Amino acid sequence: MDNNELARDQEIENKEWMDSIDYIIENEGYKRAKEILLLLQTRSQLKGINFTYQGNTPYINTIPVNEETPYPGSREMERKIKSIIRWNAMAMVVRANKETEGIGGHISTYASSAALYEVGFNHFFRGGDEGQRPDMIYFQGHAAPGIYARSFLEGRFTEQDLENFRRELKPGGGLSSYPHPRSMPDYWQFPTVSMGLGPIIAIYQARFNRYMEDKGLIAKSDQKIWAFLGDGEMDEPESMGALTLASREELDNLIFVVNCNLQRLDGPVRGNGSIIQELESAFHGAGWNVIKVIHGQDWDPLFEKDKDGLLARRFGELVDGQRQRYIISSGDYIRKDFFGKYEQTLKMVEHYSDEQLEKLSRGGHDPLKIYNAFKAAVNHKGAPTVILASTIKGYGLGEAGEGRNITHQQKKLNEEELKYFRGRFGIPISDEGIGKAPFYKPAEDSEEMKYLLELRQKLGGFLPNRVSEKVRFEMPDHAIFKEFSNDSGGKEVATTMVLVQILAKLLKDKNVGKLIVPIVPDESRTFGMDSLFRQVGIYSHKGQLYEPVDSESLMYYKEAIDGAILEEGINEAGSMSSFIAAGTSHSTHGVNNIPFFIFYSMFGFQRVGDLIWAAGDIRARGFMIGGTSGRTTLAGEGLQHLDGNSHLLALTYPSIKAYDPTFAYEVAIIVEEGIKEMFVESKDVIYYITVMNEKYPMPAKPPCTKSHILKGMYQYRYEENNVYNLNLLGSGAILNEVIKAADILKSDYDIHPHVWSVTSFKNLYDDAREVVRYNTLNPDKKKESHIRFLVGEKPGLFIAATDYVKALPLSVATYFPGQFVALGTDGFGISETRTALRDHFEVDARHIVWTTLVQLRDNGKIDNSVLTGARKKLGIKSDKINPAAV
Ligand SMILES: Cc1ncc(C[n+]2csc(CCOP(=O)(O)OP(=O)(O)O)c2C)c(N)n1
Ligand SMILES: [Mg+2]
Repeated sequence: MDNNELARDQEIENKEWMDSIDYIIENEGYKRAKEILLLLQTRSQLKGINFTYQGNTPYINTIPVNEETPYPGSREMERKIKSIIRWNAMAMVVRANKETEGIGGHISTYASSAALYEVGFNHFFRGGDEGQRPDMIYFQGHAAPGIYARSFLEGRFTEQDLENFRRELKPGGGLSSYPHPRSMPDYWQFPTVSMGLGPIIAIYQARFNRYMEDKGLIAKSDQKIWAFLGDGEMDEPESMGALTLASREELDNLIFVVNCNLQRLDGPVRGNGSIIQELESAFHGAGWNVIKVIHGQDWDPLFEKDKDGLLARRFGELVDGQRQRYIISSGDYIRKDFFGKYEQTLKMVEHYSDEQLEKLSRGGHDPLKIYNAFKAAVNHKGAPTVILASTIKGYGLGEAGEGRNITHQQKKLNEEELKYFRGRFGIPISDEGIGKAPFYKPAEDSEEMKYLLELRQKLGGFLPNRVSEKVRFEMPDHAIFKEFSNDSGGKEVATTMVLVQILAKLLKDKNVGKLIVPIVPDESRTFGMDSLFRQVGIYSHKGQLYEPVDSESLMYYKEAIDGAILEEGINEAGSMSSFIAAGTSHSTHGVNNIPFFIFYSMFGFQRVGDLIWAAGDIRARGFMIGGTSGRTTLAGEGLQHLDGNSHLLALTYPSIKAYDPTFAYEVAIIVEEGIKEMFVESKDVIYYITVMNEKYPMPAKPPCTKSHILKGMYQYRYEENNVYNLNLLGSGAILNEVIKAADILKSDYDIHPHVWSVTSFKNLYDDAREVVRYNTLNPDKKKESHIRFLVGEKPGLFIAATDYVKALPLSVATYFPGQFVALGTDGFGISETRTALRDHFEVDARHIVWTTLVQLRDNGKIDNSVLTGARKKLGIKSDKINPAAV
């Protein structure tokens, strides 16, 4: 058989197989055809044909034309409305930059996604009227002007509001650049603009809604979580990092819509590849339902003719850089370069004009295709859905930026460009004054306006809409906290144990028990929380489908559908996302969940700092518990575990209240106050509390110290005989070293320092900073800081030691009268014992005593001979290695 004969035979054979599958599809349906194909796959594999994972389908729409339902609304009316919104969104940015050079803003992102949003607003996004649980929508941050522009038509914003875009301090308030609930608490719900955080937060939000349903805190509903994302954004590790959680948990309440305009800021997302295919395969592999919306309706007749699949193949051959090229190309070029590759495809368009070829549309701009994709997504059961919508960045901008690499940064349009835009979308604005890019709003009684409002009314009201009402709340039993005012009777206890005991009791409390949400990234045993497994269960939507290996034990690994613990695995970003979902449920669900996110303190602020920042923006409330904290307190763990940083990092987060307590009563007082401040007084703050695994006997609470403990500092020991006005300050585990140092100074050197427990340097810093600011602005009505209230105006010597970098206490140095010296743990940690680490970092009692004596000698208060003796006695080396050296 020659080659030609073989090819002919194969062609016949191919046709027979194709005809067979066509026959089955037509006569027995898709399901049956799929069954047979899977059967063939298994048989082939048994015979030794290895199928590697194939996550891709051809570069065509997932939903076939014959499965589409007709569009339910008026296409014409919606086109008009969308065009006006497009115009106003663009005008906001152009006007803002005319008024204030360099104020920024983005035109091209919304230009690419307008149709996606408008189909959603007109037909899908459910509002929260009449107690309906509204859909939760994560808008792409840079598309904010389009969302504002829609709200403007809806009558929610005035022209003045739009005018004040990016000018939040203008009289009457302005609109924030991006979705920021902190800036616009009655409007934006979800901050999204730090790319990659939106997707992961949305996944955990969808799961948290299920958790609340399963726990009986809210009724089941068909509320959806929609996350609109950029294709460039998908490169952030957080974007894709939690995809399998969503499928594993069967989150069919979750819909991702990726705006695949193939561009990011600098240029193409995948010039030499295909982002849509890459994402399809990854999402398929992760178990998601994937819907590609690639081609507009005008391609339907062409694909209808594509019997041998060459048109689909031609699309599959392209790389994104070339797809982008076609956006700005003439019809002639498209005909030659794209269709011209195969005789058959070229023939398909022989009766098309060049202009028609230029206009062939992308699916993400076609309301019918989008509608059908959204409908399929909303109805899909058992898995989350991702819609990959092919769009054009800067759609409608023409030469000013459509599909161009510069488009992301385009903020200014000249008169000609504005006229082009107006013509392109048929905006009824005259030439006069068009150069100023005036806003346009149809008359209230126009058909467009009535149509737009009617649809929103039908769907249950406006979005976005953030609820900021107070939620009714009863404090837990005070006895839970009060018992820690007593000493521990000599028993050695760690603050971690105290915290876990409080948590266990809160979980049983009749007022708050059901609201407590413990969140752990695989560290329960580290923190001694495993007793809670049995007590409250680990949440699993599937319950427990197996008999755990430790089922005989008291603390067995109990998973339950109404379990309280969110055991997130080794996943701080996911845990923080759960924290955000739980910590905002006061607003999203009208339920005051109280999250306790317990983690290794080193893997908090520096690992997921941006998520913590987002938690501040979104106005989350709850407790972040940094476990086994401090650079010298955790023995043996070494460089990447020993945390001497987190309290300094926390200093920069405006809504974080950070505490580094030492004693059980401090922990108890802080937690009780936190619950009150966040859930009774409804303040949008987060309590960060570090706890340690070092055990020591807990003293009883000194009287009248509660308010000072909360303010950040109180007098732990007062000495009548303190002739030098010497003050030792300590926090966390190092306070015990400070107390020991004070004892040594007293017994060995007849020096009597006061001792202060600093529970929060951040509180001291926030308070003193504000007082100085106030006093500068109001020099005639001075206020007093908490520091000055405690220590007075008389100059003294203040020596502060903590398990954190010296910059932490130094942040308040200038607010103390006299001299301030800090001891701390700058430098990388090492693997050593606690004692060796404290010597290494010079924060043990010996070094505190030594530092004190040196300062007193330098101030002429004691003799040099005292130092000489002390060096020997304390064993202080002058040539000690510098722990901060690298
Ligand atoms: C974490 C983070 N890094 C960088 C940026 C800056 N930035 C803003 S938009 C953008 C490009 C966005 O591209 P894409 O996600 O594709 O969205 P598009 O505008 O194309 O829809 C970049 C890099 C950011 N906002 N967040
Ligand atoms: Mg993009």
